Amino acid sequence: MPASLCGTWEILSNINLEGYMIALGIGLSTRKIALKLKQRKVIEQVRDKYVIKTLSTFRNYVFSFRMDEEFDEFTKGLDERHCKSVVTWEGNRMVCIQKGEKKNRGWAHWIEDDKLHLELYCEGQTCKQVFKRVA
Ligand code: VLZ
Repeated sequence: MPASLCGTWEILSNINLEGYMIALGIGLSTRKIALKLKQRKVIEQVRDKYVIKTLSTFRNYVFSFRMDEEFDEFTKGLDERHCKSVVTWEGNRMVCIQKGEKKNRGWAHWIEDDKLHLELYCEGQTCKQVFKRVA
């Protein structure tokens, strides 16, 4: 299995979150707040179950899944959509495809130089985030 993504991570850089949020149809007032947030990512694994938490002072987004098993995702507090999602390993990348109303939607997490990387994409927009480990 690839280097463990598990732990607590704090955001260092955030490129094109605005474009990604616009692609998701997130409104201006939420976007303005979201752009200023210090996001934290907490990734946990118990046996075959993963939990990914995106935490901030404004809102939290938490969901859990098993690898290779499609699940119903509701993006509560984000764009509030229902997706059929599946997470798989592609080499050292944890890759999620989110099938639903928005085309070409998903994300990928991987470790590079001891940092947690995340690409979030939706309908031609890509947001790139890098996190440093804090625990
Ligand atoms: O990360 O989806 O770790 O699904 C919007 C921020 C985009 C709005 C962040 C502020 C989406 C609310 C992060 C903060 C909760 C995301 C995935 C991969 C987990």
